[in-house]
Amino acid sequence: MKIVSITHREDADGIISQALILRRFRSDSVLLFHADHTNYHSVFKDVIERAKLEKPDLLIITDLSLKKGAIPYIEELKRMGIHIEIFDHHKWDKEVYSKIEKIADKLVIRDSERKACAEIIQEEFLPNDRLAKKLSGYAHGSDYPTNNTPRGISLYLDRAIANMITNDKDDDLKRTVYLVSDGKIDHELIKKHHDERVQLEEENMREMIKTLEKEEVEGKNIFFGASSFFHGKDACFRVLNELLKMGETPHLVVMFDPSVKQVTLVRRENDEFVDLSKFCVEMGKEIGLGGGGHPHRGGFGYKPKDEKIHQGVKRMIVDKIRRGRKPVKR
Ligand SMILES: [Mn+2]
Repeated sequence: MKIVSITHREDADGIISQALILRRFRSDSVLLFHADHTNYHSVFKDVIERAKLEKPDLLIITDLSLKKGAIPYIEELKRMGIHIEIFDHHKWDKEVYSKIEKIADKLVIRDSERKACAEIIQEEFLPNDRLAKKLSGYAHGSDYPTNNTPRGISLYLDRAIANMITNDKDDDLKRTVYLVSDGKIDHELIKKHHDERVQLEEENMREMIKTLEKEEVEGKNIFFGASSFFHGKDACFRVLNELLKMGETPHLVVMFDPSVKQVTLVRRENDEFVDLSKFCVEMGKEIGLGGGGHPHRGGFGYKPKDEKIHQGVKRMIVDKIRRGRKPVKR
């Protein structure tokens, strides 16, 4: 059997999800693709070209909440006679969900269980595999880190993966999927990328903290900042932890990434301040590039016209939170 695997490339969860697919279909041929919202058009185009040549039987998509723009690609792949299965733990846009549901052969979106996608893949494909269970646990640590606690192997993998992505080392990323599928997490290739990343992190961390601006909305402290070095989620968690260390009480951290034109928001999990999955879907609609996520963290893209875009988006966020929190007058 020939299988195409497309997974979210940004962190340990996407990579471990794909490693588990590889582990499950070890004796088959599996083609590996890595996508995120910045490159999914070109990834799907590549997948379609490869599918024309290789005629795969099965396409499995993991950890990737599909955007409206992906629907035509899924339709085309389905017309090629490929069996399509999609597994995710992000919250999906309702419209996109109902369209994809009609095209795909299997669509499993478990967005309310606090499970990493790799944990869903492990349950579905490798229920009795002890290594798979262990690996999916690392993915959980990456997607649901606890504030102020070391994330151990999850963080180690996230760092190595981040270094591969920023340096466009897709071949190393593919090799990493193979290594992880065998549990060879301490392999020197992964370690080398991890160590390179750690060196760069310290100086970029200092730069990022300098960009922070605080705004109080309805008694809640929102911190805005920017970084192109740290991935959105990572940037937010780092800022959150740093602020806590500095004695601040951050309720929400909003980070801009000018290089990929993305805003990521994280709030403290024990604070019901705002449902960010809903908030980001709405912001994505207002701004036009789509958004989504989880109740405690989410993100959306933006189209920059000029440098003022940050201030504009910042105002929109503040206004929206203010409106959302105000009691409705009758
Ligand atoms: Mn994930």
